[in-house]
Amino acid sequence: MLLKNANLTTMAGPGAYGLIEDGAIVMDGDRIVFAGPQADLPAEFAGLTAQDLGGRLVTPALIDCHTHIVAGGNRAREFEMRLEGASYEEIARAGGGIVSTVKATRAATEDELLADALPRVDALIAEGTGVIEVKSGYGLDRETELRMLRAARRIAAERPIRVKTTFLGAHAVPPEYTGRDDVYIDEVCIPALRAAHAEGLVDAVDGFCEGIAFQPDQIARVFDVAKELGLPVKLHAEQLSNLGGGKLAASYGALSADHIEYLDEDGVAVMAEAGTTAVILPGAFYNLRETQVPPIDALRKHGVPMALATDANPGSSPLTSLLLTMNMGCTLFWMTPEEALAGVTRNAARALGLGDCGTIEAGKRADLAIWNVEHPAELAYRIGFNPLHKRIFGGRT
Ligand code: DI6
Ligand code: FE
Repeated sequence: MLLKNANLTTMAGPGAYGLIEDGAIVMDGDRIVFAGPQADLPAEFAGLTAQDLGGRLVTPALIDCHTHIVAGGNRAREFEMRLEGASYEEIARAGGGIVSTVKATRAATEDELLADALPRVDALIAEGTGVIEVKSGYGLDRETELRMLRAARRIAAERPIRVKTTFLGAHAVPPEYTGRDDVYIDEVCIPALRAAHAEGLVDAVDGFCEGIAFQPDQIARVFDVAKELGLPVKLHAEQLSNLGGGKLAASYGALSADHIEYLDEDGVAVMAEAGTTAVILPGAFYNLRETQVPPIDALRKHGVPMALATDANPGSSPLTSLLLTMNMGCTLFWMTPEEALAGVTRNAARALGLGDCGTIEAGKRADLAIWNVEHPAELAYRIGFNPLHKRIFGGRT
């Protein structure tokens, strides 16, 4: 298939956005075999029937590299409580917060978890998303953690989208282990990780390193097992305080350290050295009315790649729009529209360890988003408007 008369936002190569005006793309099966100026189209492709895009903008399909989109119930009541003055941490310590989603998730069947998640996935697909990451972490017992991961994997059978699954057993201490968090890590979290891996359900391992969750030494025990199993790691780090999570993640060669509002420049430098991507999550910052902005300037200075994601979850970030996430990255964190787009394409692929997507280049997957916009900055600029014309997934419309 040949796409012509397109403005290619390749997010690869030189110049802003890797922009190629009057471009063409040739796809063979699920791969891009040519992407470049129409004038350079190799003669062998000239005879293909072409789809004229009328000058529309084409970007790589978007990638949401951090979601908790499989979860039971919702926390609208907690939203009300926070509006009445309770803080996120107070609610968590009073047995609400993550633990209330754990109750709802344990009570849900695999089919129910899947059915609940699909409309949220559809919202992401409608904005041109081609890959989502989905975390466990609302089961906090072996059976429910595995059930969440099975439901997450089934999304890819129900919808044209790729799913990467992340084991997040070290997300919170379940009520039955209150005050025995080390026992939880050793007796539940690590055995559940081994079981999930044995069933082929795990692409990466994550943890929540925070006062209301786990300490660095506890996360390290989980990461040691990940390493033994050959699984890459990522970490919820420095969201509400600085416990040195960024450094810990980097010391394990983590794919990403996520949130990082409280990360200091030392931590940034260590991440840069390790090649760890920073995943910026403005939805949680916005929804929790946080005031500590992530160290964007330091990340730029040290050349740490920045990804952007929804953090879609029922508590801190009930957000299922990557376009709005891009806008928030710019408006709340002063990211540029180009950084925002790189954050949901090229750098999001990096944060997932994916080498086959996130840019428009020969050899990459033919996962594309075609937009009714003239310039890529429009994608981050509008608020609550979806200019998607068409999504191409694996070479198919
Ligand atoms: N940080 C987050 O933003 C989510 N998990 C985490 O570790 C929030 C989870 C929730 O509030 O349900
Ligand atoms: Fe999260």
